[in-house]
Amino acid sequence: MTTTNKNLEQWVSDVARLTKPDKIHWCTGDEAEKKSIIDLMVKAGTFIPLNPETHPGCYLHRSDPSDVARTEHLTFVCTKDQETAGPNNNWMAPNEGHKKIDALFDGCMKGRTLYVIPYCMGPIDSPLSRCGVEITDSAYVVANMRIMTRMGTPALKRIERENTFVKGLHSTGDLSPDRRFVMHFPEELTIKSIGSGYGGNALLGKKCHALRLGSFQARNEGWLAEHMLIVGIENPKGERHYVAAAFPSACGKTNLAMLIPPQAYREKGWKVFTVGDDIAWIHPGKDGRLYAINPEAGYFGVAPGTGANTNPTALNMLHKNAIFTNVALTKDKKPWWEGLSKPAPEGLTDWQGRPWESGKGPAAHPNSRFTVSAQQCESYTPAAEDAQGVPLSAIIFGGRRKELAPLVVESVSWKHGVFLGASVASETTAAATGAVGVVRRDPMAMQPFCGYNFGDYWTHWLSMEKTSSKLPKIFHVNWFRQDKAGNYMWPGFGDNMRVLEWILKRCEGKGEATRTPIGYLPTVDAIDVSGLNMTPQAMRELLSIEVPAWKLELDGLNEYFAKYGSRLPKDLSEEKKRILNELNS
Ligand code: GTP
Ligand code: SPV
Ligand code: MN
Repeated sequence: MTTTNKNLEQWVSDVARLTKPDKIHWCTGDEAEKKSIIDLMVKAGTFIPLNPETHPGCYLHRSDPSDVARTEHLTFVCTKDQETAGPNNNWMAPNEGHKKIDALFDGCMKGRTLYVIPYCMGPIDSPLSRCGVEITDSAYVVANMRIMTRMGTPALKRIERENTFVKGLHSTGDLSPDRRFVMHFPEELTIKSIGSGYGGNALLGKKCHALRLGSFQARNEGWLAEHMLIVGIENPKGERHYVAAAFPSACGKTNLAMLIPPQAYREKGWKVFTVGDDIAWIHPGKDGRLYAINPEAGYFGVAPGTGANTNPTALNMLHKNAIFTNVALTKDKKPWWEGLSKPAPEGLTDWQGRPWESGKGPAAHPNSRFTVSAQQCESYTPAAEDAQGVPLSAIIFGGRRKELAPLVVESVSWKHGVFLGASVASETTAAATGAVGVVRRDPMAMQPFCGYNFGDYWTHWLSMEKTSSKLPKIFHVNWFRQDKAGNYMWPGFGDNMRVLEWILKRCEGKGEATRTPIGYLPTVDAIDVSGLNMTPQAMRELLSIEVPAWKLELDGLNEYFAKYGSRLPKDLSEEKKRILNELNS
């Protein structure tokens, strides 16, 4: 017997009966196990060791070319009542979902090893953390879960103590997109995923548990599970403020979480600390504030665009014990991707293992990723292990918008802040399969991840005002405005610190702003742009509102909100009306 928990033992034996593996391995998370999994993958060719001098303990994994991103059209929320899942989710009745996917699991692990991965989302001793067990036949998933979660014996001990855990069943199946499904049964605390080895589809602790099931549980229990980074900012007086920010996939969370302030800020004493880069579990504290933990223990970050000028912190943590997925390979076995260096080095091998020539598309897949332990990050803070979480001073929403959305705007109330979150729209990215660069609605950056009806989710967000008396202020930012020539108007990255400084000033009742229909906009010189090449004209443009364009935006939002019918909270339609009235007058 491998566990004292009868539920878990029974479930593993039921799954083994269905999937018929050759072997069963219970993961302990220890070093010997890590070594044997890596050796196995190197032997099988699924891990390519990188240059041991420059990248010790680093491996390249090339996935199936048809399996490189989340597949939202194959992702389902299976609740008894379709309305519970809402128009924001693909839905299937639970019995139909189980039947469909179990047929694919039948015998799928023949000749393979079934790994049992007990994991804990959040610090192992935190009352806010939740455990799960992922069963998988993928050694790549085991290697990644080992970095991304607190995995192995300590998690199993907690499960045995608590006798409750999320059941996640995963198999890479035959990797055919025709036989791929990611199904969630939030009412049964169950996830079933087959046919993909890709991060968000296969590392079930991440989006499936921590967000889709997490958001469902959070609503029932009075907290929030969000697609947010958590960053600590220390001012020259030594006061630390924590900020959580939700941007859609591949829209800048990892980068903001690891930002290095501009030199003049550093000289004054500003410091940045990274708590999390993708997911925040947020609970009301006894003192009326909101407290956030990062349920993850590692980063599964976008590689392209990560360079010495954009995110040196990320670059510096990728020189040991990292997994690279679908990046290019240099002649001397170093990982490479677009944005790392210019020009591209000679003799690159592309992400599919073919010799690369310039002009033949990117060498690294646009959604190529790195997996690395949070503790390897220079800006790591032990606050990431705080069992109670860190108190939030501000919440930021944002999207990738060429046009319209200003650099930053502050909500006039919690209600308006929730409206700002609900109205997020963003250009699609390579993080999900499908068209890239198309504006779509992505409320709170949770469109792909909210495990229940958005109407109820917004109501839940609004209700936080009843339980918390010192709620953080809510802001909306856009780092991605472009001029007519298609150049980014705002330098972004480390210089986003300048916007954060204004945000923190506003939280302290300082900072210059003008009240507009869409919220408080900074006055043209309220944001410190010294040392930048920003003309006052460009700043004016970044901080202006075009009334006709905003009216069109509100029309679109109106149409979108209508899909939620009677589940749409009145507060949101009222906010929309108020803004429209103010724009008209
Ligand atoms: P997920 O892991 O998919 O949830 O993404 P994320 O939100 O963590 O996105 P990430 O920080 O990895 O950024 C995605 C891409 O946007 C990268 O190519 C970055 O280089 C780019 N990016 C991030 N921040 C900025 C910014 O401030 N300005 C500009 N122009 N690009 C940015
Ligand atoms: C995202 O797509 O938002 C990610 C990567 O963070 S994944 O884990 O694949 O969802
Ligand atoms: Mn994400």
